[in-house]
Amino acid sequence: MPMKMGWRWYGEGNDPVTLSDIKQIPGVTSIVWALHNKMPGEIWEIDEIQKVADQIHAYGFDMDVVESVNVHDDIKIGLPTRDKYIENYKQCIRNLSKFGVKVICYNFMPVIDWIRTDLQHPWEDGTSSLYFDRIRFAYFDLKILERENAEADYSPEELDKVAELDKVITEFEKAELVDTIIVKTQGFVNGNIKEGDKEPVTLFKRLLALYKGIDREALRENMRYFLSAIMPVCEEYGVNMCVHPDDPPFQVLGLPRIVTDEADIAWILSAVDNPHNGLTFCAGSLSAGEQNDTRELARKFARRTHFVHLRSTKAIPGGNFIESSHLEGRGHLIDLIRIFEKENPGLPMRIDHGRMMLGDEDKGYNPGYSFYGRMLALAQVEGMMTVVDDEIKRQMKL
Ligand code: CS2
Ligand code: MN
Repeated sequence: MPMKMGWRWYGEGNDPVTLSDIKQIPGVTSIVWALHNKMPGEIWEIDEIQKVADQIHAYGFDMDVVESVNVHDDIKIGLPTRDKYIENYKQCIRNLSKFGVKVICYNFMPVIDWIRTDLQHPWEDGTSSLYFDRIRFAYFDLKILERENAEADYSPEELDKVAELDKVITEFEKAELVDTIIVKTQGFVNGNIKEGDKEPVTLFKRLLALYKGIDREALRENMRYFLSAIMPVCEEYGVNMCVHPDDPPFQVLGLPRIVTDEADIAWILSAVDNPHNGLTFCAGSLSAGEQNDTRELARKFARRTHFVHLRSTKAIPGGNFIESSHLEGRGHLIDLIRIFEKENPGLPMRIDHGRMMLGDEDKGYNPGYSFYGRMLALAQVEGMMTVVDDEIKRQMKL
């Protein structure tokens, strides 16, 4: 059974790509959706879900996968108020299950969801991709946030490079770095900081300060508490939770990150050893960590994977990475499809990000969520899925 092809849609008014556009993409049967106006911790009410369900169903799509129901900071920090937010989360699960939702993707990253330093890094052919430059990120950390003791997180060579950059970087570039790291990438994912907010750096520092004293161990325990609390509801309503890996999968800004590699994932799955506690296998996020081999991880965790993001990255010396073509890079997508089809057939997938091409750049898409670029990637991946399906059929005949 081939993977089920989904497309992430941000909802009417939030996404220049319409459902009727998506309807024209061959093979897509599912809309990966969310109520993007909801803040973490709020209940998704039946009538609000119904409204989106009507839109999605009018085009004949299913809405089995939600990405994401975001987790309130009080849960991640472990404040006494967390129980109230966990109750709300349970109610979201119950309400969503009434509409056939089977999979809920979420993440457990404190403060910052995914991080890039350049949203339009050019390729030679005129297209562009999202990019992470370690020195620019260090610059943001050291010179813009001026985070206490940040120097300790970088090598002497890296600190020298930051000092060099400091001599030439323009005010415009600095503002762009803030906009890219704090506003553009976070606003539409988390709602923590939005376009137009004044003083995003101050707001961001306030969010960072909430996590003072929360180390990896504490964050893990808070995750265990959250998952243990919601599992009975997941069992009762047949809903699978699947955590998205940290992107990129390494420690940043002195924040604990606990979904970065094999050991982290193994810990989460065994800390709450329930089939409803699973993984979103984001090949793009995982491959951005040099410690990770996506094929090994897929072999290990296929059975506890509930949702797959097919995307790839290319590592560049010095700790930089670029979101590469889906045919190349450290994602090894065809191997992943082979592994998942064998170990856990029919999983829902989506492309995640694509490059910007053929005018995508002027349309105001959310970063990474281009139309043509994702279409191209989906066609490439669909080709891989067809080959793998054919291989499996041949093997069965032998
Ligand atoms: C997504 C993440 O665009 C992306 O990179 O894969 O933002 C993802 O939606 C969240 O981390 C899941 O909660
Ligand atoms: Mn992803």
